[in-house]
Amino acid sequence: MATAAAHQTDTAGEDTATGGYERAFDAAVAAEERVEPRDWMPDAYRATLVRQMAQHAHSEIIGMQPEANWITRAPSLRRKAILMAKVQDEAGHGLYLYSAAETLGTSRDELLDKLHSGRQKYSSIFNYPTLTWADVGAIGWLVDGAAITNQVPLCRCSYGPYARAMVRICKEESFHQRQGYELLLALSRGTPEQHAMAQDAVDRWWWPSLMMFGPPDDESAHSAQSMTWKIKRHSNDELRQRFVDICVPQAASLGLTLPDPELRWNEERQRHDFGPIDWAEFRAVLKGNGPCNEQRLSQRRRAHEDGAWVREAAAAYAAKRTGRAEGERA
Ligand code: FAQ
Repeated sequence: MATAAAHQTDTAGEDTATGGYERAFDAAVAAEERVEPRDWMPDAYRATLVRQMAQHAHSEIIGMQPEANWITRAPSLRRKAILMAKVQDEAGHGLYLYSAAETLGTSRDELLDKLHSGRQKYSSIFNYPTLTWADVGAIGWLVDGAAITNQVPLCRCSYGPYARAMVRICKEESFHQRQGYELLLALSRGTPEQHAMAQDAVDRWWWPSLMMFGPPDDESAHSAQSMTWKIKRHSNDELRQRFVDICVPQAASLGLTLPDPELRWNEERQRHDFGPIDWAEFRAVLKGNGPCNEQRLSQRRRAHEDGAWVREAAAAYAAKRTGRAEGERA
């Protein structure tokens, strides 16, 4: 960021200079300049980014669980290989995002601790169960589809490390979305039982996918400020509407229906109208009362504890290498 880079954090005289820094920061953001880790930034901007990026990273790693549930039961070697690669990609997305959050002065340990103790959230969508193989397709088509709709604009987020991580993540997410679509298409064109399984999965995942975009605009606590800071580029409702408009023709080509009797094209708005979302269900899931909240968190904590020896070994190896390099220099 050219303008505010000249105003890097400096404790001496900070009080008097903060107003100037803030004006330079606002001007740079308004001019579409990228904010980089060493640039001065308001504390609230930093806190908002850490909150959103941490929640996003947590969603990626918790999001591995619902699909991983089907790796051992994938119906063919090809499907198993694809699914394993997808779940590994999600772990990778978590790592990019934790690394990007670290550039804001927070450690991965601290963020994981907040996830495990319930002080930070992850996406509501991963608290629903994967009951049949078709759920793997519905997650790819709808959940990855919603994630892409939400995340492509984040490639233009004002914070450089987050925006750059999102470019790579979005490329992989679009591949994920295609595999889900292709899986559902195969089932939809299969036997009547397979078609029914695909339809049942879409019926269960549709409404929770719409909730992924967050509360309605008039209840969204952070949207207005995040949009001024150009962290978010569109409101929750705008992105939700975009997603519905994308899905309707795709559902028709899949030969599946979306479970909303009020869904119809509105000629005047040139958009689809859709039925009311059950926000009571959304709030219950956020409070920890979704069908799988407990299971997801306890499995995550267990995985973290089981991996303690790997982290210890890696830290010991790094310390040994540093010691050896220092010895050689001495
Ligand atoms: N679930 O004021 P807003 C994926 C919270 S990744 C849980 O509107 P904001 C890839 C929100 O945090 C999916 N909590 O908040 C994948 C806030 O609570 P707080 C994750 C939610 O931040 C695919 C409160 O409600 N994607 O799917 C949810 O401006 C397949 C008020 O809300 C991202 O994280 C929710 N759905 O907008 C992986 C994308 N919605 O923090 C595996 C980045 C809202 O004050 C398999 N994040 N809340 O306690 C974002 O774009 C935004 O953070 C929003 C929320 C749009 C999610």
